[in-house]
Amino acid sequence: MKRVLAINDISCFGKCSLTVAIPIISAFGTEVCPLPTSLLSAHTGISGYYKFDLTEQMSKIYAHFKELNLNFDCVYSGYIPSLSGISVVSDILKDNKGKVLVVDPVMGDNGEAYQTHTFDICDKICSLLNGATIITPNITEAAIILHKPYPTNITSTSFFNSWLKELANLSEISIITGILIGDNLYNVCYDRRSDEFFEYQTPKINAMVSGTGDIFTSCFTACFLNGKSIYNSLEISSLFVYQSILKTGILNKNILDGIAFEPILKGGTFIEKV
Ligand code: PXL
Repeated sequence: MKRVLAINDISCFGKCSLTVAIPIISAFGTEVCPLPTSLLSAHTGISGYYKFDLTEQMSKIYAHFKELNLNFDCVYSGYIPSLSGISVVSDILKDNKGKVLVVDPVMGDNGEAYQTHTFDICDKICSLLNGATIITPNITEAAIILHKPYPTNITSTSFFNSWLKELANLSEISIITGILIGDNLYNVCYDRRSDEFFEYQTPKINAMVSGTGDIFTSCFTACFLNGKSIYNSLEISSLFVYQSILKTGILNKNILDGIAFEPILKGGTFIEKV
Protein backbone atom coordinates (compact mmCIF):
# COMPACT_ATOMS: atom_id res chain seq x y z
CA MET A 1 0.00 0.00 0.00
CA LYS A 2 1.24 3.51 -0.85
CA ARG A 3 1.57 5.93 2.09
CA VAL A 4 1.10 9.72 1.91
CA LEU A 5 2.18 12.23 4.54
CA ALA A 6 -0.56 14.87 4.28
CA ILE A 7 0.51 18.19 5.80
CA ASN A 8 -2.48 20.50 6.06
CA ASP A 9 -4.81 22.12 8.60
CA ILE A 10 -7.81 20.59 10.31
CA SER A 11 -10.79 22.85 9.76
CA CYS A 12 -13.41 21.18 11.95
CA PHE A 13 -16.25 22.63 9.92
CA GLY A 14 -16.35 23.67 6.28
CA LYS A 15 -14.83 20.69 4.45
CA CYS A 16 -11.38 21.52 3.14
CA SER A 17 -7.75 20.50 3.72
CA LEU A 18 -7.38 17.31 5.86
CA THR A 19 -11.11 16.59 6.19
CA VAL A 20 -11.09 16.30 2.38
CA ALA A 21 -7.61 14.82 1.77
CA ILE A 22 -7.95 11.91 4.22
CA PRO A 23 -11.19 10.40 2.83
CA ILE A 24 -10.36 10.99 -0.84
CA ILE A 25 -6.83 9.59 -0.80
CA SER A 26 -7.97 6.68 1.41
CA ALA A 27 -10.74 5.86 -1.09
CA PHE A 28 -8.01 5.11 -3.65
CA GLY A 29 -6.64 2.45 -1.29
CA THR A 30 -3.76 4.67 -0.24
CA GLU A 31 -2.77 5.25 3.40
CA VAL A 32 -2.79 8.80 4.73
CA CYS A 33 -0.75 9.94 7.74
CA PRO A 34 -2.01 13.42 8.60
CA LEU A 35 0.36 16.04 9.98
CA PRO A 36 -1.85 18.96 11.06
CA THR A 37 -0.32 22.43 10.64
CA SER A 38 -3.09 24.14 12.59
CA LEU A 39 -6.50 23.56 14.10
CA LEU A 40 -9.41 25.78 13.13
CA SER A 41 -13.05 25.72 14.16
CA ALA A 42 -13.87 26.43 10.50
CA HIS A 43 -11.96 27.57 7.40
CA THR A 44 -11.08 31.23 7.14
CA GLY A 45 -13.92 32.01 4.75
CA ILE A 46 -16.33 31.55 7.69
CA SER A 47 -16.27 34.60 9.97
CA GLY A 48 -15.41 34.29 13.66
CA TYR A 49 -13.20 31.22 13.24
CA TYR A 50 -10.89 30.08 16.05
CA LYS A 51 -7.34 29.15 15.00
CA PHE A 52 -4.54 27.41 16.90
CA ASP A 53 -1.08 26.95 15.39
CA LEU A 54 0.39 23.45 15.69
CA THR A 55 3.98 24.05 14.53
CA GLU A 56 5.49 22.76 17.79
CA GLN A 57 3.32 19.64 17.69
CA MET A 58 4.19 19.09 14.01
CA SER A 59 7.92 18.87 14.81
CA LYS A 60 7.28 16.40 17.64
CA ILE A 61 4.96 14.22 15.58
CA TYR A 62 7.42 14.10 12.66
CA ALA A 63 10.28 13.30 15.08
CA HIS A 64 8.28 10.28 16.29
CA PHE A 65 7.60 9.22 12.68
CA LYS A 66 11.40 9.26 12.17
CA GLU A 67 11.94 7.13 15.29
CA LEU A 68 9.44 4.65 13.85
CA ASN A 69 11.38 4.66 10.53
CA LEU A 70 8.16 5.42 8.67
CA ASN A 71 8.60 5.71 4.92
CA PHE A 72 6.38 7.90 2.80
CA ASP A 73 5.85 7.43 -0.93
CA CYS A 74 4.59 10.98 -1.12
CA VAL A 75 4.52 14.19 0.90
CA TYR A 76 1.56 16.43 0.08
CA SER A 77 1.58 19.87 1.67
CA GLY A 78 -1.24 22.44 1.72
CA TYR A 79 -2.36 25.22 4.08
CA ILE A 80 0.40 26.39 6.47
CA PRO A 81 -0.45 29.62 8.30
CA SER A 82 2.84 30.49 10.08
CA LEU A 83 6.45 31.22 9.12
CA SER A 84 7.75 28.68 11.65
CA GLY A 85 5.34 26.06 10.29
CA ILE A 86 6.63 26.63 6.76
CA SER A 87 10.23 26.11 7.99
CA VAL A 88 9.22 22.75 9.49
CA VAL A 89 7.53 21.73 6.22
CA SER A 90 10.58 22.84 4.24
CA ASP A 91 12.78 20.52 6.34
CA ILE A 92 10.30 17.64 5.89
CA LEU A 93 10.28 18.12 2.11
CA LYS A 94 14.11 18.08 2.08
CA ASP A 95 14.08 14.94 4.25
CA ASN A 96 11.88 13.23 1.63
CA LYS A 97 13.88 14.22 -1.46
CA GLY A 98 13.37 11.64 -4.21
CA LYS A 99 9.79 10.87 -3.14
CA VAL A 100 6.72 12.31 -4.86
CA LEU A 101 6.48 15.84 -3.45
CA VAL A 102 3.15 17.56 -4.04
CA VAL A 103 3.05 21.19 -2.97
CA ASP A 104 -0.25 23.04 -3.14
CA PRO A 105 0.79 26.66 -2.47
CA VAL A 106 -2.43 27.56 -0.65
CA MET A 107 -2.28 31.36 -0.35
CA GLY A 108 -5.43 32.91 -1.78
CA ASP A 109 -8.21 33.00 -4.34
CA ASN A 110 -10.11 35.41 -6.59
CA GLY A 111 -7.13 37.74 -6.91
CA GLU A 112 -6.51 38.11 -3.16
CA ALA A 113 -4.35 36.44 -0.50
CA TYR A 114 -6.21 34.85 2.45
CA GLN A 115 -6.50 36.97 5.65
CA THR A 116 -3.98 34.72 7.40
CA HIS A 117 -1.43 34.97 4.57
CA THR A 118 0.79 38.04 4.94
CA PHE A 119 3.38 38.97 2.31
CA ASP A 120 6.12 37.22 4.36
CA ILE A 121 4.11 34.00 4.61
CA CYS A 122 3.37 33.98 0.87
CA ASP A 123 7.04 34.62 0.10
CA LYS A 124 8.10 31.70 2.26
CA ILE A 125 5.44 29.38 0.82
CA CYS A 126 6.86 30.12 -2.65
CA SER A 127 10.23 28.84 -1.43
CA LEU A 128 8.66 25.37 -0.83
CA LEU A 129 7.97 24.88 -4.52
CA ASN A 130 11.52 24.47 -5.78
CA GLY A 131 12.28 20.76 -6.30
CA ALA A 132 8.65 19.61 -6.03
CA THR A 133 7.22 16.91 -8.29
CA ILE A 134 3.77 18.49 -8.68
CA ILE A 135 2.54 22.00 -7.85
CA THR A 136 -1.11 23.02 -8.07
CA PRO A 137 -1.66 26.79 -7.71
CA ASN A 138 -4.90 28.47 -8.72
CA ILE A 139 -4.59 31.62 -10.86
CA THR A 140 -4.22 33.91 -7.82
CA GLU A 141 -1.45 31.77 -6.38
CA ALA A 142 0.32 31.38 -9.75
CA ALA A 143 0.33 35.18 -10.13
CA ILE A 144 1.83 35.58 -6.63
CA ILE A 145 4.52 32.95 -7.34
CA LEU A 146 5.49 34.44 -10.71
CA HIS A 147 5.16 38.10 -9.57
CA LYS A 148 2.61 38.81 -12.28
CA PRO A 149 -0.57 40.87 -12.05
CA TYR A 150 -3.80 38.88 -11.62
CA PRO A 151 -5.02 38.42 -15.19
CA THR A 152 -8.49 39.43 -16.30
CA ASN A 153 -10.37 38.94 -19.59
CA ILE A 154 -8.66 35.67 -20.46
CA THR A 155 -10.02 34.24 -23.70
CA SER A 156 -7.82 31.17 -24.21
CA THR A 157 -5.98 28.68 -22.02
CA SER A 158 -2.89 29.21 -24.21
CA PHE A 159 -2.38 32.44 -22.22
CA PHE A 160 -1.20 30.21 -19.39
CA ASN A 161 1.32 28.15 -21.41
CA SER A 162 4.17 30.51 -20.56
CA TRP A 163 3.05 30.60 -16.90
CA LEU A 164 3.03 26.78 -16.74
CA LYS A 165 6.53 26.63 -18.26
CA GLU A 166 7.83 29.20 -15.78
CA LEU A 167 6.25 27.24 -12.91
CA ALA A 168 7.92 24.12 -14.28
CA ASN A 169 11.31 25.71 -13.57
CA LEU A 170 10.38 24.91 -9.97
CA SER A 171 8.55 21.59 -10.32
CA GLU A 172 8.39 18.68 -12.81
CA ILE A 173 4.64 18.95 -13.28
CA SER A 174 2.89 22.31 -13.02
CA ILE A 175 -0.87 22.68 -12.87
CA ILE A 176 -3.03 25.82 -12.74
CA THR A 177 -6.54 25.17 -11.48
CA GLY A 178 -9.86 26.93 -11.78
CA ILE A 179 -9.52 28.93 -15.02
CA LEU A 180 -12.86 30.32 -16.05
CA ILE A 181 -13.26 31.01 -19.78
CA GLY A 182 -16.76 31.60 -21.15
CA ASP A 183 -19.02 28.87 -19.83
CA ASN A 184 -16.23 26.45 -18.94
CA LEU A 185 -13.82 25.85 -16.12
CA TYR A 186 -10.37 24.57 -17.12
CA ASN A 187 -7.51 22.93 -15.28
CA VAL A 188 -4.27 23.16 -17.27
CA CYS A 189 -1.04 21.25 -16.85
CA TYR A 190 2.53 21.08 -18.21
CA ASP A 191 4.77 18.05 -17.80
CA ARG A 192 8.40 19.14 -18.06
CA ARG A 193 9.57 15.53 -18.38
CA SER A 194 7.79 15.00 -21.70
CA ASP A 195 7.41 18.69 -22.72
CA GLU A 196 3.64 18.20 -23.05
CA PHE A 197 0.67 20.41 -22.21
CA PHE A 198 -2.67 18.96 -21.03
CA GLU A 199 -6.00 20.53 -20.20
CA TYR A 200 -9.44 19.37 -19.11
CA GLN A 201 -12.63 21.41 -19.10
CA THR A 202 -15.94 21.02 -17.33
CA PRO A 203 -19.03 23.24 -17.56
CA LYS A 204 -18.98 26.23 -15.22
CA ILE A 205 -21.46 26.09 -12.34
CA ASN A 206 -22.52 29.29 -10.63
CA ALA A 207 -21.51 28.40 -7.09
CA MET A 208 -18.56 29.71 -5.10
CA VAL A 209 -17.67 27.01 -2.64
CA SER A 210 -14.48 26.40 -0.62
CA GLY A 211 -12.43 23.23 -0.74
CA THR A 212 -12.48 22.59 -4.49
CA GLY A 213 -8.71 23.07 -4.78
CA ASP A 214 -8.16 20.57 -1.95
CA ILE A 215 -10.44 18.01 -3.61
CA PHE A 216 -8.62 18.48 -6.92
CA THR A 217 -5.11 18.11 -5.50
CA SER A 218 -6.03 15.20 -3.19
CA CYS A 219 -7.62 13.33 -6.10
CA PHE A 220 -4.78 14.15 -8.53
CA THR A 221 -2.18 13.02 -6.00
CA ALA A 222 -3.96 9.70 -5.41
CA CYS A 223 -4.39 9.08 -9.16
CA PHE A 224 -0.74 9.92 -9.92
CA LEU A 225 0.55 7.74 -7.09
CA ASN A 226 -1.56 4.86 -8.31
CA GLY A 227 -0.03 4.94 -11.79
CA LYS A 228 -2.66 6.82 -13.77
CA SER A 229 -1.40 9.00 -16.65
CA ILE A 230 -1.20 12.77 -16.24
CA TYR A 231 -4.16 13.29 -18.58
CA ASN A 232 -6.28 10.64 -16.86
CA SER A 233 -5.39 12.07 -13.42
CA LEU A 234 -6.41 15.54 -14.64
CA GLU A 235 -9.67 14.18 -16.06
CA ILE A 236 -10.66 12.23 -12.93
CA SER A 237 -9.80 15.10 -10.56
CA SER A 238 -11.61 17.71 -12.69
CA LEU A 239 -14.71 15.50 -12.92
CA PHE A 240 -14.62 14.80 -9.19
CA VAL A 241 -14.69 18.54 -8.45
CA TYR A 242 -17.38 19.17 -11.10
CA GLN A 243 -19.67 16.43 -9.82
CA SER A 244 -19.17 17.54 -6.21
CA ILE A 245 -20.14 21.13 -7.08
CA LEU A 246 -23.19 19.83 -8.96
CA LYS A 247 -24.25 17.83 -5.90
CA THR A 248 -23.59 20.85 -3.65
CA GLY A 249 -26.14 22.88 -5.61
CA ILE A 250 -28.72 20.15 -5.17
CA LEU A 251 -28.07 19.20 -1.56
CA ASN A 252 -26.96 22.30 0.28
CA LYS A 253 -29.26 25.23 0.56
CA ASN A 254 -26.68 26.87 2.81
CA ILE A 255 -23.39 27.33 0.97
CA LEU A 256 -21.63 27.49 4.38
CA ASP A 257 -22.18 23.74 4.61
CA GLY A 258 -19.36 23.38 2.08
CA ILE A 259 -18.87 21.17 -0.89
CA ALA A 260 -20.87 17.92 -1.15
CA PHE A 261 -18.05 15.58 -2.13
CA GLU A 262 -19.16 12.70 0.11
CA PRO A 263 -22.01 11.47 -2.12
CA ILE A 264 -19.52 11.31 -5.02
CA LEU A 265 -17.07 9.33 -2.92
CA LYS A 266 -19.71 7.05 -1.43
CA GLY A 267 -18.96 3.39 -1.93
CA GLY A 268 -16.06 4.24 -4.24
CA THR A 269 -18.36 3.97 -7.28
CA PHE A 270 -17.02 7.17 -8.88
CA ILE A 271 -13.45 6.02 -8.55
CA GLU A 272 -14.24 2.52 -9.83
CA LYS A 273 -16.01 3.97 -12.88
CA VAL A 274 -13.06 6.16 -13.91
O1 PXL B 1 -9.19 25.35 0.82
C1 PXL B 1 -8.11 26.11 1.18
C2 PXL B 1 -8.10 26.40 2.66
C3 PXL B 1 -7.52 25.51 3.53
N1 PXL B 1 -7.49 25.74 4.85
C4 PXL B 1 -8.07 26.84 5.38
C5 PXL B 1 -8.67 27.78 4.55
C6 PXL B 1 -8.70 27.55 3.16
C7 PXL B 1 -9.35 28.52 2.28
O2 PXL B 1 -10.02 29.43 2.67
O3 PXL B 1 -9.23 28.85 5.10
C8 PXL B 1 -8.05 27.04 6.86
